[in-house]
Amino acid sequence: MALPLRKKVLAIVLAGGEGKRLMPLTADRAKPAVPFAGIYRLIDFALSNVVNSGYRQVVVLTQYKSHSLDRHVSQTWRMSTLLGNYVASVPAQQRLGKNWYLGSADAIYQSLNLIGDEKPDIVVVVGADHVYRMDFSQMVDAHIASGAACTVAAIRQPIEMADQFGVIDVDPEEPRRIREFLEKPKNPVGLPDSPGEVLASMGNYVFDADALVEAVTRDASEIGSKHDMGGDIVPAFVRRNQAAVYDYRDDEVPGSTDRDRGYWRDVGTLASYYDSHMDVVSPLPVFNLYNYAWPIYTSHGPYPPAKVVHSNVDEVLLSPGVVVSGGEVVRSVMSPGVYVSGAEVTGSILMNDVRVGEGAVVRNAILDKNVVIPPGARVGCDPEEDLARGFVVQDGLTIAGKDQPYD
Ligand code: ADQ
Repeated sequence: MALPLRKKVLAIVLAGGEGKRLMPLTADRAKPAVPFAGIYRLIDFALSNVVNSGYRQVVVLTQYKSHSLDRHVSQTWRMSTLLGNYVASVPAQQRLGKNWYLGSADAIYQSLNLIGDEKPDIVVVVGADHVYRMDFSQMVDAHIASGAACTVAAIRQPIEMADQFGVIDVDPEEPRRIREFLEKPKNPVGLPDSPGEVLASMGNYVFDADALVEAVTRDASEIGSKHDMGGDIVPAFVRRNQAAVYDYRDDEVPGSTDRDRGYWRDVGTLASYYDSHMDVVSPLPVFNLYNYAWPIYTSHGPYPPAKVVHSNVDEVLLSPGVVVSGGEVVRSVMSPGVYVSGAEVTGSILMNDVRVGEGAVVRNAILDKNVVIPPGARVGCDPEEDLARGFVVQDGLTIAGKDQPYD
């Protein structure tokens, strides 16, 4: 029997999200550029998954406050163009006419020339806001086998969160066929075998390239459309009975263990952003950063090794350039260049070049880049005090924005 011809795949990473619910972390960076676990940016997870899946023609569509995102993508994800490999960042501002994309489907519509140039058979479209590992080539194989024109990756989520996701209803006779797709429903119906859960779209899609081009072109002139992949494009495929589901539980990423298989976090809120950090600092992490069979790629500045002296440090991620000199640091993330001297830091995320002085106490806090906590200061100890200083206090967390002074 002849082997099937290998399909040509183009990957599109949607990286234009504004991330309002992550304010102040997104005050001057796009959500996919928000740092994660010290040395990464959120987009590194999507891009690592794409590249580890074997796809090397990758377009990143950016939009809001894309400066640090574009810089990170071009510095970290530069590839040899010799073999036609590239990760190209395409900011919305480069287009003629309107300045901004209307929605994620408009972003693809405005970039159709890239699909025209590359002439792929298949387009993999993924979001850039999640922490997870996934082998998209397994989803592409399932897509081809199903004969559908559109495949949506799905994971079970608590029904209380249904209003944040596209919710999928499958045909009981044909469990791979989507018979209804409701974007962020207010009154969701639970799964027949688990009423407390829904089947949620992960915001990752595989399309036959021709069908995607046709769908976003048709959508562009549709009055009343929000030009949104989840709100408009996927439902259009479902109405035409051309949409299939790919169950994330079927995905087998090399090197994953029983504990972290199936891990996927939408880090869309400050609370979920914080919780997913606690997932990686815990002694038995539910998300394993040390899986070298499926590395998460990144780059950071020329920092020296981390150094710890005269201190109690436990359950802590230490990035290059960190110095902890005296005091106690527990259940926390120390990003490159953080300096803690004789202080207590507990349950906190300290971003690049944060400094915490002698005798200071920092608890349950997220301190963005360059924040300086002076000697003897207190953060996360008294919500009133933190609010009076202009910090954000939410869900039991205190958050200081980039460069925000402690006065
Ligand atoms: P949301 O995340 O709410 O839901 P959206 O805000 O469109 O949808 O973001 C999806 C992805 O597209 C993100 O990676 C974002 O950064 C990016 N993006 C948004 N607008 C863009 C634009 N104009 N240009 C470029 N990129 C853009 C989506 C789906 C749901 C699904 C959840 C899963 O709509 O059905 O359940 O993701 O988290």
